[in-house]
Amino acid sequence: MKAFFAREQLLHDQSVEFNRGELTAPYESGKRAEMLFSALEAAFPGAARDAAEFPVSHLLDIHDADYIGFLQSAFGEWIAEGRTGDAFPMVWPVHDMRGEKIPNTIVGKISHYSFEISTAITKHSWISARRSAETALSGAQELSRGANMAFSLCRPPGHHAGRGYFGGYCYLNNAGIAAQYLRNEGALRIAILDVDYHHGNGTQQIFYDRDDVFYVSVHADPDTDFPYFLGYADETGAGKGEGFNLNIPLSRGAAWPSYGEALSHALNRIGDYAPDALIVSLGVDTSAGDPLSGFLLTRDDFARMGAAIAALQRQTLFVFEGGYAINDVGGNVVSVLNGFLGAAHSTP
Ligand code: Q9C
Ligand code: ZN
Repeated sequence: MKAFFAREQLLHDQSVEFNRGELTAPYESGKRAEMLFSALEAAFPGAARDAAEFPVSHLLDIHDADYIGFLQSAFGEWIAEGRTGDAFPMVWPVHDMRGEKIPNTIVGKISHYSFEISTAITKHSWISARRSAETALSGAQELSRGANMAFSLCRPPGHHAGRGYFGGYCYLNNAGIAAQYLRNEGALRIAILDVDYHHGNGTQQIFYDRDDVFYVSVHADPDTDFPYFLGYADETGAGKGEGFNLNIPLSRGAAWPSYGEALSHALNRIGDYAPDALIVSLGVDTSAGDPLSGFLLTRDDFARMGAAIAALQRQTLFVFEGGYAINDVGGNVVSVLNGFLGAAHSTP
């Protein structure tokens, strides 16, 4: 197994997070990636690889050009207007307001290109987000070169980032960018299995009208949990993509009996689709004790998850997403990977 990582991903460093009416230390910290990297090095000696660099065209395959331009220049514009600190969005064009407008100054622009308040643009967000996408691309390249599996330690995460917006700690949709890379390399059908606690609204949006990328997500019911406005079971795709989006929302408090059942339903549907490759948006914020989440998965459950995924017998790229119990993240990810590898080894 190769595990891809890029040190520049640690540079993004948000000062505060506004959540539940309080300013707190950000849940999505570089520390969690560093600790995960250490756990991977200990569990899989010699597996670590530096992410390669890729042309920006891979980002433009998935994201709008004006959005990519905005991400690159936003922090500079914020400072040029005499502001200090991180660039936070503050005003959103809800309901019948003029959401298509792109105002001329940074406060208006940052609102146009975002959807929630916990995620800011900081001095190094762009370089970290770009290296995070390149970390996912490096894993995809590994699959295109014939590897059976790879792990991409992406940070910041990606699945909340849409074609033209950031939020939920995500700026570039790493899993989506990796999926498109594999399509460009000749794979006909890609499945994305999203097991993060939260619905991957960005990934769903990007592929909603496509039948060549099947998005399947098991997540907390958006009726009670972030991102609230997408991720319901009746969202099944549009146009050519009708039937190629599957949301399986679960109630808070879900533990392995109900989670495992939802996962096997998801995997059965992916098996029927017979994808050339599988991308797993691997959030481990489903862990009991995660500070942002309400599922109750244990260390052993994560190994069960890995084994269930391996049973599909598809080329598989794991792309890291959420997981905020920083002392548990490494062990839980290693458990998924060991479950996957153990099961893979035991099949003839
Ligand atoms: N009170 C990922 O796991 N804020 N993003 C939550 C809940 C944002 C999570 C607010 C949570 C984003 C990749
Ligand atoms: Zn999450």
